[in-house]
Amino acid sequence: MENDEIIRQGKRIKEFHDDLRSALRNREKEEFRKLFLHSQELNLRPLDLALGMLQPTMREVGQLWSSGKVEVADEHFYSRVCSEVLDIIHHSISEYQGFRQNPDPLIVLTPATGNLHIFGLQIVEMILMLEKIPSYFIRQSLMNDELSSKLGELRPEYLGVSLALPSQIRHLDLLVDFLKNDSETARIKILAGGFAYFDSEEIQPTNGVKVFQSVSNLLVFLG
Ligand code: B12
Repeated sequence: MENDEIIRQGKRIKEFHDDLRSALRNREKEEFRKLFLHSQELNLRPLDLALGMLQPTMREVGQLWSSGKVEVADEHFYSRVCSEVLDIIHHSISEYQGFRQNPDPLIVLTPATGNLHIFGLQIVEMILMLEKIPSYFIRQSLMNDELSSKLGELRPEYLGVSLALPSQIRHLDLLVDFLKNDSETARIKILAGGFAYFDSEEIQPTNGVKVFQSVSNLLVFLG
């Protein structure tokens, strides 16, 4: 790219981000959706769009929500739009499609019971896909028996669970016990990650669960 074009592209990206934030803050929901659904026209690499635009937007949504500036219904709307954008990105990298929702996955991804934060796992799914690692993503946490029967069907080597709050670690412990007591799922190795583990060094993972602070560590582990 020529120097001038790089500068123009930088300006376009900044303008886009400013417009997006202003639509979010002013609760112009349809404007927000329209802007974001056209964000592919910025010609950003899929991962840059996901980590550079979607991630900070989600962060802002979370902050507005916890300070009571947006309501639950609004939060759902913004989260849904972010997921839609991620879906569009996913479909745009069509040569990798087969690695997603793979019927014979190496790893199944799921949020821990009660964890509503699924965006991080969507990013994990995308990175695995770009690395051609077959995965299957269960977007909504299931009851332990339902999850166990789905795992019996998919027979993955690993289950990757995402936890956002330290209190969700208790649910993970219960899940681990449940899966260990079922002959169909006892051999599945359980991996965990997410915000719950970020600044909680005192939390010692139990039951042989392997915890990851980043997706790159997961990639190294999966080889
Ligand atoms: C958006 C958001 C929400 C949205 C989630 C919408 C959605 N569809 O995901 C909503 C509004 C629903 C929400 C709700 C709540 N949230 Co919130 N939320 C956030 C926020 C701002 C961004 C989360 C996000 O999407 N991050 C971007 C993604 C890409 O990052 P990530 O999730 O960490 O995932 C990455 C890694 O962790 C890793 N990873 C994740 N999972 C896994 C799994 C494996 C196996 C591996 C290997 C890696 C891995 O890979 C990802 C890509 O890099 C964070 C703040 C933050 N700094 O992240 C707070 C945050 C996570 N939320 C928090 C809290 C407290 C809550 C609420 C309790 C608020 C409330 N008072 O009710 C509720 C709980 C809801 C519930 N039951 O789960 C806290 C958690 C603090 C803690 N750990 O103790 C945070 C950190 C905010 C804060 N600083 O206080 N939240």
